[in-house]
Amino acid sequence: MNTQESIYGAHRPALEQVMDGLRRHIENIRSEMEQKLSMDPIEHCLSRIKSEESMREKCRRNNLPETTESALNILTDAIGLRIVCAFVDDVYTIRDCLKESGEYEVVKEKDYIRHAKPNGYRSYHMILRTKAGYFAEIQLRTISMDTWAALEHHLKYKKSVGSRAALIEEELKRCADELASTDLSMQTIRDMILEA
Ligand code: 0O2
Repeated sequence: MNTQESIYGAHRPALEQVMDGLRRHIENIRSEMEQKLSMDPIEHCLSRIKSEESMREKCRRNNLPETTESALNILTDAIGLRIVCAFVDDVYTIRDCLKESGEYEVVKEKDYIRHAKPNGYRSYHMILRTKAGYFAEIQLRTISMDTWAALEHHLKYKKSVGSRAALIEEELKRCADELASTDLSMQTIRDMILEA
């Protein structure tokens, strides 16, 4: 393959279209929930097409050839959306709304909220497939989970920590667990307000 050519071949406009369609779909879910709850369930929503360099790097990491086939049909996160909610319950309500949609097929789900990764990472991941066969990864999480993931990602790029690595990992895990406990308390407070 010519290295000057995009790994997405001629599919870039279609990927942009799918991403915009998903954003619109999420906005509709948001409006419907806002009417029911009298509260906006989404703090913010980010979307991106994975950069050329990150996609090529991910292919190399997975021992895949750097081809359009790998980028679009073997790896499934060329399109990515991150939905950040204030409360844990809203994550699951949005998940349910996405699953009910006839437009997108859910091909994979990972609940790293109920089953946190050993390092403390929490988030709900879904892989959706459009009728035209494009994949998108949706990450749903609370503000606390998002803050932790951003800081942990940031720290990964810091210089080698040598003998303190184990202690740092332990501290990161402790922070993740404390944030998860705060999320549960905030959810309880919200439920009390809604019931009142
Ligand atoms: P980028 O640049 O963030 O997109 P799989 O083949 O499905 O088992 P994969 O693709 O690693 O493996 O899927 P997984 O576990 O669902 O993770 C996908 C994405 O979740 C990652 O994307 C990260 O964005 C995020 N993520 C997963 N684990 C962690 C973690 O421990 N810390 C943080 N900060 N983020 C995490 P990529 O492809 O790694 O990169």
